[in-house]
Parts: sequence; structure tokens; C-alpha cells
Amino acid sequence: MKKPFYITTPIYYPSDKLHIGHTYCTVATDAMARYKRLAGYDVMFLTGTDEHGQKIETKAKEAGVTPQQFVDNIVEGEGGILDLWKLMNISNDRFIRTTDDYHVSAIQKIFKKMYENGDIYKGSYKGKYCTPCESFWTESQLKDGCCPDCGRPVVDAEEEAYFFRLSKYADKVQDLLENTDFLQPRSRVNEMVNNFIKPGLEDLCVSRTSFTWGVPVDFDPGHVVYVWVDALSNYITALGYDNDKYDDYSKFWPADYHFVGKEIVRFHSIIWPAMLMSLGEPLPKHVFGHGWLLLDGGKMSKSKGNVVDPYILAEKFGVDALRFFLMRTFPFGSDGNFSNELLIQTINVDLANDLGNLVSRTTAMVGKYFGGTLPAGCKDWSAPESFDTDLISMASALRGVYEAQMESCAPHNALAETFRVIQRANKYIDETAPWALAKDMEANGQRLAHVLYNLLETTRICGILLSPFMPESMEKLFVQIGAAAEMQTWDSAAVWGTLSDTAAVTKGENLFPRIDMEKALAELEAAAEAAKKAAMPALEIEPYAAENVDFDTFCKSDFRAVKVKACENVKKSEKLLKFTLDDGTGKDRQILSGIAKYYKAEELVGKTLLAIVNLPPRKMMGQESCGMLISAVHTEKGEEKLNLVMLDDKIPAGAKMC
Ligand code: ME8
Repeated sequence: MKKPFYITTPIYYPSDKLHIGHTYCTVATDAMARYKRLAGYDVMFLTGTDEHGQKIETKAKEAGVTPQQFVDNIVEGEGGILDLWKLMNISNDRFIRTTDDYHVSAIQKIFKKMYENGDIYKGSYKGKYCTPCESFWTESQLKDGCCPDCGRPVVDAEEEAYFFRLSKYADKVQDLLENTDFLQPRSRVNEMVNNFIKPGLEDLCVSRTSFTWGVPVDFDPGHVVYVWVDALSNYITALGYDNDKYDDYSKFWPADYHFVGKEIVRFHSIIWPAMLMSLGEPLPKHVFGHGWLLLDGGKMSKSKGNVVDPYILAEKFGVDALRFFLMRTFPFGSDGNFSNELLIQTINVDLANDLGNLVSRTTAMVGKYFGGTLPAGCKDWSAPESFDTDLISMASALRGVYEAQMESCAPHNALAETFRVIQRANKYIDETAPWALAKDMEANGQRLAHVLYNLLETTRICGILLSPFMPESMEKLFVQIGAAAEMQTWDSAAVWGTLSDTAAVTKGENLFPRIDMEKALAELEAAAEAAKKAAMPALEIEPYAAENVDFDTFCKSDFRAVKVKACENVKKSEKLLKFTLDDGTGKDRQILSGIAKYYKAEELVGKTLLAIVNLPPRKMMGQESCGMLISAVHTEKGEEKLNLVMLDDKIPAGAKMC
């Protein structure tokens, strides 16, 4: 029976489209899963999406759709997460969405279990409250000490919430981190222990009442389960824990590896083991915290506008080249600086030059000198030169070296070792000079055939070991060198001489064409520019006035800063808001404005606005309006948008604009 192996990626937030950083993590997990399958394991590879929480709720509101519609679009929509994994040839066995029914009901059971065993208790959560918005905020969510939504002052408050007794598990978790190889690379252990455990682990707030997009606590309506409790549990619910959807928990749990980015190691190496201890379940064998792909030294993020689009790169350079680059270039546990130059250089040096040349030169020579099939008996040579033995021994030992690196989660080193052998083979071509041997086929034909066999056999072994990283290209490579299915196996990668000496070799398409760096960089820049433009809302602005206004006429307009003292809807009017304004004169000024469609009256109180104050007073709905508030107007996707011009609150009421 095959040994089970369970590996996971984090489940991604479908709040934005994914970028190359997310792709890095998923490709690494995929390469590991494929390697384990190749090595004979029964692999379960899980990925998915983490769909609850306030961030998603807010984004959906901004987009004018329900949270479920919002996440459905990013997960399943065109160009969404599922499409990206398909494009990148990700071989996950399962995909979990935390909005899946079976997961939701399992979370309720998990929460209840921890409540019933006393590890979850009801307490109160101290924070800040914005009374007009009826919103509860933590200190860190405040903006300049005020409500991040409306900008008004907040008050101290307490919210009823459930807590998980994380503190109870502090010693056990510290022991797990310090005295086992649970958390890798080892360098991450000190950070966790010194920064989080030693200063004192506090109990964790695990329910929220300030928003609703989450798994409801079934025994206490109004509370939703904290998104990390919901998210971390995906690793077991996706195997059938506390649900009937799947039935592989006993086979695959505990997980062999959770691959996660370094910023979420804390959740996986402290909170997750403590939750499992509380549930009485075995702990995952390893958590591996990989580094970040950086851009210009900083983290990629949508808000910084510096994300790299994997679709553009895969389309331009090929999926396998991109997968290979990600794994070959950046040591898995450390941060790495992404650049298009580095990507193109890696493709040109490793794939086009080293591997591509080895395959095309070898297959071309077998074609040219032997019509595509080597003569029987070419495997053996009675008087090997030192470079024969050197190549054969390096290629024969490669699988062992590669395996050791993969087992210690160092795919970059496994690839480096493989490329050392590929480079050795290219050097072997120079040392043996097959073109010189071919000049006298009668005398040297058998030797030439042996040389070419050694090259094909080295290519076969390297092809097997590269297949977890570049599955599609290696299939093509096997066809070109005539390696049948039984010559592509893990076992056969350790057996020199597996390739049939009379295999049919064909010079096929160039697997990795060389890339013109300058041209490709210019095209990428143009593509990035076009993508940026496409992502911008379709704006329409008012046409500019054709006629000039003379300066004296313009100066007659009296623009002033005004502060909103009160604002209310005008009765029986859908459009009008009535403003009571401080204009610096000491007497209130009243202005009516037809903007009720764009603003709630209460959210404007306290704001500093811009008004023209020397228009003749006029009556609207029986009320006097003395002036006009200035707004900016444009059309977006066919819809008119209006924004009041808001001034810095430092500007006093009555200040004249000139
Ligand atoms: O953290 N380089 O989701 P997420 C490398 N939902 N990795 C990167 C990266 C970069 N530039 N940017 C992001 C979450 N990642 C949670 C996980 S698991 C129970 C819940 C990695 O979509 C990041 O480090 O924000 C993380 O491991 C993963 O992408 C998902 O990030």
C-alpha cells in the first residue's frame, strides 16, 4: 500500500485577484506534491479560499453586491482563482471554500466542542465604539484616534465576545516549537517564541458581533466565529472532520506539511496547534514558513499598485518557464526580489542555453549520424575515459542528492543539483567532440553512439527529476528522447542504463526558445500599462468651458470655508439636504443642496466644506438657501458621481478662497 502524504497551501482571501506572490506559494506546494507522487506516495494536496470576514463584507458593499456574489466572482469567475490554478497546472486533489455548507456546519461543531470542554468562554472585549455608526473598533483600527468610517470621536466600550484559552497552551506550544522540528525553517522558531510566547500569550478573542459575514455561533445568535478559527480548521474539515462530505481524515491526518508565508506562521505554529490540542487531535507534522517575493525590496500589494500579474507572465514566457523560475531562483525559506530581467535571464541561461541546448544538440546528432536510432549495444564501452565515468557517476547519484534536498524543503537546491549535471553533460559534448568522431564513422561510429547514449540517458534522468517543476515540457522531452512511460519513473531515475539503446529519438520543437531581453521588457511594460488602464474606472468628465471668464468677474465670486454644524433631510424631498453652517460671521448660514442621493445627512456633520456665499438667496421647498456648496462631478460607467469638495479641518470657518 502506498504511504499517504498530506500537503496544503494557505487558503487565499478572494478579496482581490491573486498575484505572483500567491502563485509562488501554490507552485511550490504543487512541485512538492508532484515530487511525492512521483516518489510513490498517495498524495492529498489541498488548496482553497478563505471567504469570510469583515474585509470581504466591506469590499462587497463597495462593489454593490452580496458577499457571496463578490467571492463567487473572484473564485469562479473568468480569470479568477480557479482559472489561475488551471493555467498554472496546479494538481490539487481538493479545493475547499470556507463558504461550503459542510465546512460551515463543521466549524459550528468545532466551536461548540471547544466551548463545551471549557476552552472557549464568554467574556468582554474592550475597545472603542462609534455611537452614530454603531460600530465597535479596536485601537489599531482607528484613524487618527477617530472612527475609520465617519471620522468622528469614539468612546471606550466593551463588547461581549467569546475567548479561546490560548494562554493555557503556552508551555505546550513553546515545547513543540523549541524541542521538535514542527516549525521550519528553524530560524522562524526564535521569532515565534521570543516575540509572541515569552511576552505572555493572551487568550484569543474568537467571536465578533460587529459584522455578520462569517460562520454564525449556532448557540448564540449575533456572534460570528473569528475568521482565523474558521480558516485554520479548513485543513481538517476538507478531510471530513465533523462532516460527511469526505472520509479521509484517518488516512491523511496529521498533515505532513502546511506550506505558509512567513506572516502567517504565527497563526499556524501557535494558534493552530493550541486549537488541535484543545480538540484532542494530533498535530500536523510540519509547518514550513516560506519567504516573500518582493518588488523593489518591498512586499507586493494591490493597495501599493505594485503587483505582478501571473497571467501576463505565463502567456508571454510559458507556464513551465514561470514555474521553474519561481522555484529555481529564490531559496524557499527566504525573501527574494522579483524582476522581469531576472526571469528572462533565468529562462535564457538555464532553460534555453543549458537544458534546451543539451536536448536539441543531442537529438539532432542522433538524427544526423544515426537516422534517429542508435545501434544496439551502444550502452556499453569497454575503455571509458575519465569524463565518461564522471558524467555517469554524477547522473547516477543525482536522484539521491535531489531527494535529500526535496525532503528538506529546498527545491531551489534540488534544481541547482540537477542543473550541475546538465552543465556537466554540455561540457561532455565539448570533451567528446561528437562531430569529430563522426568524420570517420567506420572507426568511431560505436564510440559516437555510446557518447550520444550517455547524453540521452543523462537527459532522461534530469527530465524525471524536473517533471514536478515543469510537467508539460518534460512530457515533450520524453517523447523527443524516446523514453517510454516505464523509463520515466522514480525508480528508474536511480538506474543508469534504463533507456533502451535503440530508442527512437526525434528532434521536436524547441522546448525553451531564447528570449530577446530588450524586446520582451518593452512588451511587458506596455502590457502592464494597458492592464493598469483597463483596471481604471471608465471616467467621463464634463466638457471644458469654451469661453474664458474675465478676471474681475471671477473675483466677484466669494468662496468661503464653512463648517457643517447640523445637516438633515428636507421633509418630503428625496433630493435635498439642509445644512446649518458656521461661515465665520457668528451667524448661522443655511444652504440647501440636492445631494441626498450621495450622502447621509449625519455623516457630513463636522466636515469643512467649500461654499460660494454671494449668490442671491433662493427658496427651495419653502426654505431659504443662502449660497451653494461646491462639489466635483463626473460620470463613471454611465453613472453620475458627486463628491462634495472637502477642505482640511485646519482651515477656519470663513476663510476666503482665492
Ligand atoms: O493569509 N510572496 O491569505 P492571503 C510570497 N487567508 N507569498 C505571498 C506574497 C508574496 N509577495 N503575497 C502573499 C491569508 N503571499 C489567509 C490564509 S490559511 C488557514 C489562511 C502568500 O490570500 C502569503 O504569505 O492573504 C500567504 O501564505 C498566502 O499568500 C495567502 O495569502
